[in-house]
Amino acid sequence: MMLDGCTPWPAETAAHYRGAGLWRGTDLGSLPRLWADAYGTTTALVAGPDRISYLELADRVDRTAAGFVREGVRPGDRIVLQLPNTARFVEVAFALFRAGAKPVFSLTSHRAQEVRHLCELSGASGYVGPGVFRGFDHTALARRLAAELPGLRMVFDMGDGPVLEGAVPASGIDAEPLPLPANDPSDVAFFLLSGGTTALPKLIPRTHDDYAYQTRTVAELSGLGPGSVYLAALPVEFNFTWGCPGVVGTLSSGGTVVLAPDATADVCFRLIERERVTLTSVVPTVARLWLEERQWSDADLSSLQVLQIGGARLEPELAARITPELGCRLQQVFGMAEGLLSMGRADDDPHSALHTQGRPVSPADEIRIVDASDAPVPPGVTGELLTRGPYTLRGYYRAPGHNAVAFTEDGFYRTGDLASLTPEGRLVVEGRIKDVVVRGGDKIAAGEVEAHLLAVPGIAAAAVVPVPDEFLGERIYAFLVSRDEPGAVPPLSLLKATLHQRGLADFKLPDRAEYVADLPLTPLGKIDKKALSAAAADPARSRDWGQDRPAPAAVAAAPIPTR
Ligand code: J2J
Repeated sequence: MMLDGCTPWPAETAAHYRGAGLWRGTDLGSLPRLWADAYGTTTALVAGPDRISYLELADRVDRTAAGFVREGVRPGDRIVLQLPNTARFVEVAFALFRAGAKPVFSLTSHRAQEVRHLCELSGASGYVGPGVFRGFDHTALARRLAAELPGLRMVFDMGDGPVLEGAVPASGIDAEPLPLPANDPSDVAFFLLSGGTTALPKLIPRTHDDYAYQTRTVAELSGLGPGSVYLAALPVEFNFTWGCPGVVGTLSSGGTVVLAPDATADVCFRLIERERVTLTSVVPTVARLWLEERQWSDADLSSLQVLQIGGARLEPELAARITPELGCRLQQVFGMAEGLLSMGRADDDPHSALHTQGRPVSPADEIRIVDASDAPVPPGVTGELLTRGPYTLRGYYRAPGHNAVAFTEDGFYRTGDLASLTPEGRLVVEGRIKDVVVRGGDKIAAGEVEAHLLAVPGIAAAAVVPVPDEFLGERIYAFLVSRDEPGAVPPLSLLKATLHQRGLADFKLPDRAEYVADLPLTPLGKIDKKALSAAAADPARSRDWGQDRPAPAAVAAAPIPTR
């Protein structure tokens, strides 16, 4: 039985996926013990000074699961999980699977707005956080939310510092292992976050069977085995890092996962050298930084066989530098937390490796490229990419209204991406129609930022668009219409401070804001974002910046951290 609020695959389709051996009745919560039986004392995780074997990992997962149960976690409970790249993340995620609870993967950069929304939308009964992390007190936030949200009963603090009253410390989630019931493999195991197009982020339910299938398939395609060493450079809660093949795929294959505290070249090059890393995955912005740093670094990267790059458009010029400068194979990955993954293969010809995002990972992935009236277009022609398959969602959690437009009647997910197919069936991502800014690999729904801007006093209308940026790929550009006199509008620094105070994650704050008299409209009366994007990108405009606009001096593009 699937959790209420989720859309199951049609029974016939599910039977087909089972019959074809794609879904094998795997319970993710049972995996650490199965892996321990197979790989024993091999190192499963390396994080900071810790080296954890498969046996130790399984024992810790059993004890942590029992600890959660003792503290009141029950099967079916949704638990918001917000931890950085630590062994704890892996232990807690699997312990929650084991206890039948369903973690909701939140980013550590999320603040009050996002965490509250995730708790409310998921109906969370618990929150697991890092205590104070990068100067932010997550436990204090969760305690405030627990005081307001009656369903949120449990706050777990996995940090090393003193624990606030009312929160359970890491040491409290440790108990003698219990016999726990197995999960229904067709049920939801956890929730990933959507890159989003609507004002509020949406939840993607992933089932035990579908995720086990995804990770096994990608691990096999990637040739992972006991000698493989995967570096989790990006945040581990990102679907790319967690399961493409990522952490779960590597552990399923008996390899070793090395968790990097951040994706800087300094940290990652040292780890690649020390741990003899064979595979890692990054977004183009990180790849660019690594290439820059490579010139100054004498780190030995010779163990690295494959660098996966995905999450945002990879410029061909950058793609061409990977093999000559880093000495490894480039594997382009087009993926989404909603499901579909498309990747280059080891035997691709060089042109395809550089200029395409490869082929879908499963023979059961179905792809349609369609025009505005949903009619399929021929190879070479760009259209919207629609997809369905054995690990692609059939509906967002508790979102019937949005699901009605995000899926076709026959269950294809409308990705909002523009793509074409080569005659050989390789995917080429050409752009997107969804209203999202992709800033250094972070996805920012324009509607979400606009809703917050409109809540700022003095702002009558707001439109957020991407503007190209050499390093981040895109930045966030906000066009604003003032409610009052043009001179009375808040400058960018104040806008950012206001949004920050409202509890919006910093990576969503506009990089630039410009006040205009009106927003341009399309013939249909919608805000013309294409025109605004083009205007934002106009070099003449940036040169003029601040000369003839209200509050110019303060409207400077202050750099803000990506995460
Ligand atoms: C252009 N745009 C891309 C690419 C994703 C592996 C890799 C990436 C993600 C991911 C993931 C792109 N070129 N190569 O989950 O497992 C944009 C598309 C897509 C959206 C999904 C994985 N690769 N994109 O990025 O859910 O617009 O997943 O629809 O965060 O990123 O974002 P997300």
